[in-house]
Amino acid sequence: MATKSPIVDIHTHVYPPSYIALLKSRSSIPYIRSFPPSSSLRLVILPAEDTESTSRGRPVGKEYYDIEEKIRFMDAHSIDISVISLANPWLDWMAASDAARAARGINDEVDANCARFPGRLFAFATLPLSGGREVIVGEIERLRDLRFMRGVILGTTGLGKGLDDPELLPIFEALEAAKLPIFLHPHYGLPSSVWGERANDYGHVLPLALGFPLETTIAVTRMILAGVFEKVPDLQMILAHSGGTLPFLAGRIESCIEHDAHLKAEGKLGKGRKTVWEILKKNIYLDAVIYGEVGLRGAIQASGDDRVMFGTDHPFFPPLGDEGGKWMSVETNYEAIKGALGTGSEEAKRALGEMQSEY
Ligand code: 5CU
Repeated sequence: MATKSPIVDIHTHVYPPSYIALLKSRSSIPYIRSFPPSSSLRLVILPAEDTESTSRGRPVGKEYYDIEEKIRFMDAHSIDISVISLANPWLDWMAASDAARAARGINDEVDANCARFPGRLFAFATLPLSGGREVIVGEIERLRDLRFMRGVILGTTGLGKGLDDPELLPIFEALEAAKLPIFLHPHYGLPSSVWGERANDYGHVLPLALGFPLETTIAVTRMILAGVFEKVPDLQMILAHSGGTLPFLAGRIESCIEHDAHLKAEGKLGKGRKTVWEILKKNIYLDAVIYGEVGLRGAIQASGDDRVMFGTDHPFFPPLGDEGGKWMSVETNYEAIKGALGTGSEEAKRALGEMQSEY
């Protein structure tokens, strides 16, 4: 008898209740509060969304923090396994002195939540980035004792200077040694000034559709230029939103590198340099959260169909109206996989989770 091949969601977030409590105690980004006369709570996390308009934050319901709600969502969308991660902006904003304790608490809480649903939940851990190198490496080593952790989620700022910061190398080495991939996720977007004077009229579209993907693209390109993937050759990264625009721009980035007189004079173009194409195939996995066949085909061509993985971005992008339990954002990503790889094909089964479920 044929068994159903598993569906694994590798891009799905949760804010554990302790993190929600922290957000409720704050009045600057990130925070949760109501705006009278309305009594409903809004989650305000993005620099570009803290405005007086109706685009201030988003309503925050149980789907953001209740793990049982995650399981209900998975059941409604035929998802067998989810690899949950704390959503942005993680602990980036935390005071250095509080970071270690906060990361331990959140990672333990998430691991315990996974244990409640055996075989259905795994997680990417959160790092205490503001705590400094020893604290971060200590937490990476501690993750060995947490049964359900399969990697770490990371934003693009690293220790505050971006992911090309040489100070990050020991952290990347610790992740490489622990065989923990980095799930790289954007948060900061581009400076609000690029969205122009009428930005408030356009809701969250510009920062989410363009700011997020460009942020990811810039962060990884800086890592490539800094030689991170030569220095830490087995580092593995999963890039959110199919790598931002990296698959589409890889040829241009590669050509700009090869034609750069400064890089040549510095001796950075010789033998031993990994090309952008090689990095895409050896160090990078891409999620399939791109909502369209054209973008997904680009991702598959860039990294290979064994390196592209289904995701939902739940609880973000919920239906705005009644869609009968199914989320359009999720269905669109299913459709893109079927369209690009063929319904029921071996490649589609792999992208949907056959391979991931072995880990
Ligand atoms: O809708 C949003 O703002 C977001 C977000 O902040 N993080 C994310 O992962 N997806 C959507």
